[in-house]
Amino acid sequence: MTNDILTQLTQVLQTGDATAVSDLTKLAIDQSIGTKIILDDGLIAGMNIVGERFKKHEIFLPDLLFSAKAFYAGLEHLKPLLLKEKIASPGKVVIGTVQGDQHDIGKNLVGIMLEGAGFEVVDLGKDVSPEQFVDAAVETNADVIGMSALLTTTMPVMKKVIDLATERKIKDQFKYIVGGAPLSDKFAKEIGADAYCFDTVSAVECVKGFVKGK
Ligand code: B1M
Repeated sequence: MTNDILTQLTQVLQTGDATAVSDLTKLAIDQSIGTKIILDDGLIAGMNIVGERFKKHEIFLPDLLFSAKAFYAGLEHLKPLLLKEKIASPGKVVIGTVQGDQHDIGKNLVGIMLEGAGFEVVDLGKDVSPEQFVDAAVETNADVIGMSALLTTTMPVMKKVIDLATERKIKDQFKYIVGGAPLSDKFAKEIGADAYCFDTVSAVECVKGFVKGK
């Protein structure tokens, strides 16, 4: 039964049917399938298939957009549950998708999971400039700056953020985490970030570690 619902969820997500994704997500919750399982094995799994099909030119940009909207229709139901599993862990994270990049699904998930872990999250949205990142971190007295990029062409903006903080002689006031499918540990080291986070779980672990160490 669990697998049936999750398989259907990945399928309707691929068709971009937001109503069906919303209904199936609610059904999965009603059936007591774990929140994280619905997220990972339903919504994210479906989105990964969409990505593969896009890569093979089996589907096109409008299809991606419909699937992304459908993803949010499901996520809407999961968000309060993710937040409910809150564990107190004080610290503030400024998060955003870097300039030139419109991909915000992964960043939003990381933000939700950080909030779920008890952190205060200042979400700057997408297409965020280096100045916006650094200014917001200063204004909010953040502990961590979290940057997301899904395009190889926007990855270099992450270095610009760290360079700007260095120029202003405030680099060490913050820790820097970076995430997104095209990134790697090597890239994070090269640009001077403190950590590359593969997924939401590693992002939460990293931030917890940094805040504890302060
Ligand atoms: Co685009 N897109 N897209 N896209 N898109 C990709 C990224 C791509 C890999 C597709 C492909 O070719 N297979 C490709 C990038 C190629 C590259 O540069 N290497 C691509 C392209 C080319 C483009 C356009 C250029 C297409 C065009 O116009 N010709 C264009 C660019 C627009 C722009 O940004 N300027 C474009 C547009 C779009 C849409 C707007 C249609 C839509 C985004 C909608 C939105 O986000 N609101 C979209 C989508 C949906 C995708 C795919 C299919 C899915 C991305 C996604 O949301 N995944 C994607 C293919 C793929 O990745 N399979 C693709 C689900 C999400 C949960 O995973 O974002 O990886 P992800 O996040 C993960 C981890 O990476 C990590 O945790 C998350 C949870 O596990 N993580 C972090 C992410 N950020 C983190 C931050 C952290 C820590 C961890 O700390 C701060």
